[in-house]
Formats: sequence, C-alpha cells, structure tokens
Amino acid sequence: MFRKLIAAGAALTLAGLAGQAHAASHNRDTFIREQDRNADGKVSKDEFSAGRAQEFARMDANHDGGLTREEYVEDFKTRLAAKLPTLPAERREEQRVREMRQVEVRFGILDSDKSGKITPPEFDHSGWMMFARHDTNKDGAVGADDPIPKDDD
Ligand SMILES: [Ca+2]
Ligand SMILES: [Ca+2]
Ligand SMILES: [Ca+2]
Repeated sequence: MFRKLIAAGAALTLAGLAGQAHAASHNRDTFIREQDRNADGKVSKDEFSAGRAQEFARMDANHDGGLTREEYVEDFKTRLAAKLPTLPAERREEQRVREMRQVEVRFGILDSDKSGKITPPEFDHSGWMMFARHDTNKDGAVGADDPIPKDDD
C-alpha cells in the first residue's frame, strides 16, 4: 500500500513536470490549472480551443502549420530544462532521460497518420479527447463539478 502511494506520488510529480506537455493533462485539476485562462475555475470549450491554438503556434517554430518531431521535442526540451532544477539533483538525470523518452512516444501518438508531422487536426483530436474525458457531466466545460473518472489517479 505504502509502496503504491509512493508510486502514485512519483507519477503525479511526473504529470506535473510534463504539465505543459501539449498532451493536455490527465489529471482534472492540473488540466483546469493549465487551461483556465480567465481564472473562473472552469475551462470552457472556447477557452480550451484558443489555448490549444496558441500552444500549437508557439511550438510551430517555422510557422508552416505542422509540428515536426524536432519542433515538438525541442520545445519540450526547453521547458524541461527550466523545470529540472526544481528537482533534487540526484533525480534530475533519471527524470530527464525518462521524460525525453516519453516525449518521443507522445510525438508518435499525436502523429496518428505517421506523416512525420503533427497537423492541427491531429493536435486538436488529442486535445478534445482529453477535454471530453474530463467533462464527465457533459455540460461543455471542465470544472471542479465534473466527477473524476473512476480509472483516474
Ligand atoms: Ca475559464
Ligand atoms: Ca513546423
Ligand atoms: Ca463539465
């Protein structure tokens, strides 16, 4: 049990670090914290849509409307480099290796047609899947009133 709790804690830390990882968070409260741009405690569809579009544009370094593996990974690397110093020194390298491995996996998932680029529809698809997952009461917004799915941590 204790061991399980520690594992859950580690997973949460990881989720927190991966936070702005374009895979909108699996954790409802993290999701709200990251996507609630007008700070009313809820994420509306418009808000989410605007935030995702902005995020995509930021990552699309050469502005060609697609995210290459390099653009996607470089953007993540920059943010990871800013966050790693907040971890205990002895855990940083391990965490870095793990997160870099995960970002590669995420790219492969997001690039669903394996064209080598994440297109806006692919990016949106994954985002809306996550939005729908969190909006458990199906009122079109994600808020603290949405019961957390049973399979969540
Ligand atoms: Ca909001
Ligand atoms: Ca690009
Ligand atoms: Ca809702």
